[in-house]
Amino acid sequence: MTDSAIALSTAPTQPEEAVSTAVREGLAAQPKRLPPWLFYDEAGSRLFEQITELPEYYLTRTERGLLTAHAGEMMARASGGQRLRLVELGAGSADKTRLLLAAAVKLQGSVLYEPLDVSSSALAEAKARIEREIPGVRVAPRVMDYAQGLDGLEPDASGERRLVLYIGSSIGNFEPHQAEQLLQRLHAGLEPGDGLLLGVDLTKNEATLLAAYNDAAGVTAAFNRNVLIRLNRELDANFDPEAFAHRAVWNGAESRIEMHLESRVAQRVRLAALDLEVDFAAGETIHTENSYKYAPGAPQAMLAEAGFTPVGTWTDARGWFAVCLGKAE
Ligand code: AVI
Repeated sequence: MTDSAIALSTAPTQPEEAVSTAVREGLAAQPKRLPPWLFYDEAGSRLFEQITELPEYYLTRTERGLLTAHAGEMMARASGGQRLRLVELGAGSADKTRLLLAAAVKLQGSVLYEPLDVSSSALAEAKARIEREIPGVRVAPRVMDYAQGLDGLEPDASGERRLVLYIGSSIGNFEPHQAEQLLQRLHAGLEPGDGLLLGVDLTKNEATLLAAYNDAAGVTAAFNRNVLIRLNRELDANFDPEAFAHRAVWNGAESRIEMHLESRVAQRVRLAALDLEVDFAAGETIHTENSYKYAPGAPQAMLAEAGFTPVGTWTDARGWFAVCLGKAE
């Protein structure tokens, strides 16, 4: 996956048991639900990559624009005159990060980059590509789940400041209280002077939001339905993916886009590996994802609540996306 910090990181290493437990619980719940990390099997990660290139999916393009324009300033402000090392959460193959790495190399000649991800293959690819393409970057990948914090990272004896990158707006796939907890855990793993660079999607007009999650080419629909294909394969289920419609709705009260799969007909689905049968009424939905959109100013407040001092915010001219820098004190 080229986009960083994907919501899959909320699922440790996705062992079979985690899948079984999440599916059993989610399909027994009322209303039915499945966790968004289930999207990111190999096919789902590929579909997500395609989503990031869709004309309607403004997020990746807008954030990339901000990094292109301001990476130098972001690095300078994070460094405060000291050497930086960059840690990226859920790095995947670290596409947009290259802009930040190049800026760090320009600022200080070389940089250590520690991408964290649950996928060792994505990390290995990222290491080979980045070391080949950006001279001056040394990549030290770590296979780990950052959702519990930065405990797996070795203490930094180099005297360099750590700048944690959490870009891509994956913070939006957490419930707000979980997002806050995650930021607090990150803060607890950092030293004074270290920083966090956070990419956050902001509230905007409903039509733009809906289009981004309901694209004309149907890629997001395929991404949503892919979770059923995954359950067919991994849990020996017999979902007919086409018997479920993709629904993306704006929930203004909660400030989030919701994705659902809506059963087109009354049907019974068998998941043989769980020895489970699940009935769906016509029109019944499985809630598969929330993507929270934050009001202007809210990301900085969230950083402050977790103990960071907000020291920089970069937004595009339309005010659609924010990249915020917080410093640990
Ligand atoms: C990974 N995450 C930030 C995406 C989002 O926009 O919430 C996942 C996604 N879901 C549908 N399209 C993209």
